[in-house]
Amino acid sequence: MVCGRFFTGRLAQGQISVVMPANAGIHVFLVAKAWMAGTSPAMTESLFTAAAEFAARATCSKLTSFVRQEHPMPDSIPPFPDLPSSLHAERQGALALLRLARAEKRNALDDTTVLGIETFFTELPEDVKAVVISGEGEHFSAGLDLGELTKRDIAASIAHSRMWHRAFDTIEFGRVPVVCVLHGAVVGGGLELAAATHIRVAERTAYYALPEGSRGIYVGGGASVRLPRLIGTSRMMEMMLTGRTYDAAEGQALGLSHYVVEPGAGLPKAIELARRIADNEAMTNFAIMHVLPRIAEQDPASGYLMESLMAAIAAGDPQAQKRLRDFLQKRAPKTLRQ
Ligand code: 1HE
Repeated sequence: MVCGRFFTGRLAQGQISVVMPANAGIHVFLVAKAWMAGTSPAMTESLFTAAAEFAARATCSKLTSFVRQEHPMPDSIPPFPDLPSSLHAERQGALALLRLARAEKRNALDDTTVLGIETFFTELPEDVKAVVISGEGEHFSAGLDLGELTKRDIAASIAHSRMWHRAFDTIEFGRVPVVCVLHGAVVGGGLELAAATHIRVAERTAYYALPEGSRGIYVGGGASVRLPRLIGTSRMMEMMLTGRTYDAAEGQALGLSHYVVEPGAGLPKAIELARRIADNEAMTNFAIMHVLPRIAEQDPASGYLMESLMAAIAAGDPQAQKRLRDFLQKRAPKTLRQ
């Protein structure tokens, strides 16, 4: 339907209520063209959803107030939802810093903590542009809280694993990029948590392991999907079968982390990176987080088309146009080797 300057619609997929400003007409046009060109409806709908989600989340304040009229918000919004004591969150400008705060149990991830992570990412304040995750104490995380595992039957175990998937999906496919700081043990579910984030900064003390094999269990927090993409199926098999640990330098060479820094330097480095990320256009960050991984999984022909559509949407954004003009008029920094 057309409502004033806004086009609104409701998609069945994910029950997302879509509100698009008039200038999002380009998105609709591109989607219609893709549809006519015989692109799969699923892909087209994904792109439509992507464009619409972005439009609904990140365009003008006029749109935001329109959305708020439809979905009134409480007058005073606390900076963060109520989190369990095993998590600590704080604001630093456009960043939110989330800390695993269960050092006495080596930041083992119990249900309360995993659900708290889901709540944190689901209810992230709108003005947060990037998140940094770190862990208190000597270790990032000892993985799944093994104490809770003994209490479940098969059906409950499946539901439990699916709960981890849901929670970590709110990180990987959430609203903003996430940088994590790794130190000490990054094992089992702790590595699964790290793998769901977008950038990993490891301190030299970090080491990686998947001890599930020796504990008689199997990964359940998404590692079977995410880790082979980072290090390959063969390496993951080796880690699980033999219990091998990799140190920080080896982990970086394998692709488990993007940076290795000295002990204590992880958080400042992660904050520096997160600030830089927060400075990007929201549209570009959205495309990198949500569209790029989907393209990487598509057949090449659909991927090229999806890339063209996304490139057109991004370049059409007024803020992108301004950034391009800034460079051409020598007001923006050059891309120099740092
Ligand atoms: C725990 C856990 C845990 C520590 N669940 N309670 N993960 C693992 O197999 C790793 C298990 N943890 C360890 O091997 C070691 O704790 C560490 C090498 C990480 C650290 O050693 P250390 O000497 O510093 O600590 P600690 O004395 O072993 O542990 C301190 C306390 O934390 C102790 O409890 P306390 O009451 O005796 O003081 C430990 O029992 C407790 N603790 N790790 C529960 N993991 C979605 S599927 C994912 C599957 C997995 O993640 S499997 C991998 C499980």
